[in-house]
Amino acid sequence: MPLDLSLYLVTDAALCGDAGLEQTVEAAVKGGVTIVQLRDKHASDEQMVAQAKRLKALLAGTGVPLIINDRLSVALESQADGLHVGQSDAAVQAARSLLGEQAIIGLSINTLAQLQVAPVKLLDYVGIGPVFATVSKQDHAQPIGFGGLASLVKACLLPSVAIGGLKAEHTSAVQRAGANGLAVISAICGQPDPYQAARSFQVSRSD
Ligand code: TZP
Ligand code: MG
Repeated sequence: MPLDLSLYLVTDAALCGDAGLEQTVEAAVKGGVTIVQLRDKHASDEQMVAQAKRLKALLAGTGVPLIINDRLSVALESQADGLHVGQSDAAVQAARSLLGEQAIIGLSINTLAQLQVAPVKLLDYVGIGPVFATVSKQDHAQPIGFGGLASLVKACLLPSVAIGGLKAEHTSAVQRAGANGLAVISAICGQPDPYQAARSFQVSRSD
């Protein structure tokens, strides 16, 4: 199945609160999310593997892939569809050789210098941002705005997804900047109606 980055949900279990992570993901996928990343800075590897397996079961048959943030061992053990790494995370090379050719591997990019040294041949996509400052990631890099996004996308040979402070009203600006999609946490996690929150992006889906 071709990689569809149109609406990329990055999960935050704490932010989902009482609504629950799985319920949020299920509703968001019904609302149009095309790819899901399990991101949890606090869970143990064991807890994350268990969570990944539950999400995998929930996503089965939807065509929506499950990506694991940072933790290669979790991606391997849960047989997730891929791994997303930051600049300081597990090496892309190790991820590719252990996860195999079919795995979806993404890398976070904030600057042109990072893009220029990115191992393009080993990657499926890059996450570019943060576009705006956000409280959803404590240690985020300098925001790049839509101008920065557009120049990085232009210099990029891979499919790209924009991230950082993005809301439904930014969809057309992100598309104009040339990115393939938007990645969001708080625009969906913790929203009163995650289904409607996802729908409000009105991205064109490939199905
Ligand atoms: N990486 C860069 S910004 C960010 C991540 C994981 C958080 C995005 O969250 P939100 O709530 O969509 O701004
Ligand atoms: Mg990371």
